[in-house]
Amino acid sequence: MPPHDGLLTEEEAILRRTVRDLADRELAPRAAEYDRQGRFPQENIAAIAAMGLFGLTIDQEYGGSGGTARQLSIVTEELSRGCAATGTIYSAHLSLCARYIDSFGSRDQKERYLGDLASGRVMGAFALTEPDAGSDAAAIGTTVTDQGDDFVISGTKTFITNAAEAQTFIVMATRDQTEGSRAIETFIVERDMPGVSITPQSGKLGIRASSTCQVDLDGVKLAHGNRIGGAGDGFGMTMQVLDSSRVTIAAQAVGIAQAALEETVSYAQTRTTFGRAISGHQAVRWMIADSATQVEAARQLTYRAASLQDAGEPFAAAASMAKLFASRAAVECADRAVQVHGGAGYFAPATAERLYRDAKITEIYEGTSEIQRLLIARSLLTEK
Ligand code: COS
Repeated sequence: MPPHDGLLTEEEAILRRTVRDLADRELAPRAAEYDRQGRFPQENIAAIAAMGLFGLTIDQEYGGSGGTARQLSIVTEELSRGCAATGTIYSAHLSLCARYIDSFGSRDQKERYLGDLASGRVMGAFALTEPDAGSDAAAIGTTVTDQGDDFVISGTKTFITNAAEAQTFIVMATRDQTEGSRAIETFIVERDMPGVSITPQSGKLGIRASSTCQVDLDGVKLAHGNRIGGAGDGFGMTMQVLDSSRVTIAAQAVGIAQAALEETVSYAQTRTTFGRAISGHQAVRWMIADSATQVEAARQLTYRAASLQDAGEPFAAAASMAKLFASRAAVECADRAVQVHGGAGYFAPATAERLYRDAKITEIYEGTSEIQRLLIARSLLTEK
């Protein structure tokens, strides 16, 4: 039993074991091939849907399981340990798209969208980033105009996870770009609405089995019932969803770091140099010790942020700390895994090679490490 099980309740430990078994049995064996082909891992998605995990945190009234942030962290970590790209798909679907509707949608929106998202029949995506607005989220230029009966949305979104497969998109737009965050509104856009076009973006470093696309919105007409919240509510809601989703990305990073640690330990005990297993060399032992310590610290920060969230306490700074630390841990643990493998870790389909490429995105998406530092510092300063 891994030592971190001591942090979990019995119910959480059972959940961890169940998802770990799924990842070991189904996700990990297929990860290299899905990565090589850059193909959406349909079999993984079907297996996750069959277990009911796509609805994990969605309200039970709308077809979900009403689970906690801690449970979401556990599931995301275990899925990502088996296949990081599957972890990405899962978290964008549940922790960005479905959570937005679950947290802020009207009863009608929840009834219309959450059942299909919870079952996994429909994939979800979250479209905030634009070619000229990433870290500065208030600078988005996608416009919305109120034309009486309809809202009309035009603009371009980029790097949108799941967009090739998703049916339900959360889209942020501005009524007036000069007004910054106050003018931002959020909408539910469906893939088959006239004016929506999706262009896959290829050449990604890692998480290649997840899709990443440009989404063009050309005069997309939406009924008033497709706006989430009121005029000008969009930015605050989006920031809150990102706060909680950063805990999920921290969990993904812990999963990648854990997988890298396991690869390091296993290879170090089989590879020999100078007449002994390399795990006998002090240099390698230090690497194993550093990775193990980082994994545990990252996991505890992640659980702490999730526990605060579950307790209804302020958790945004804790989420940023968890993401900042865990994403660095993932990058450094994957780097050590490659280093311990030597040349054998530099070529596909070595798991260490894939983890090295997959880890990097956790320092970038849902707020770069620089943005996380800015938010952590802001939480301590009186002048924001
Ligand atoms: N929860 C609730 N409300 C929040 C909030 C939060 N976490 N953060 C900001 N707000 C509110 C503020 O209270 C403020 O409201 P008022 O206008 O009523 O005072 C408003 O939103 C604007 O906040 P702020 O002035 O902090 O906005 P900034 O433009 O300075 O925001 C950051 C800067 C860095 C916080 C924001 O742009 C950000 O998070 N960037 C990263 C975006 C990101 O993660 N992109 C990845 C896309 S998804 S892959």
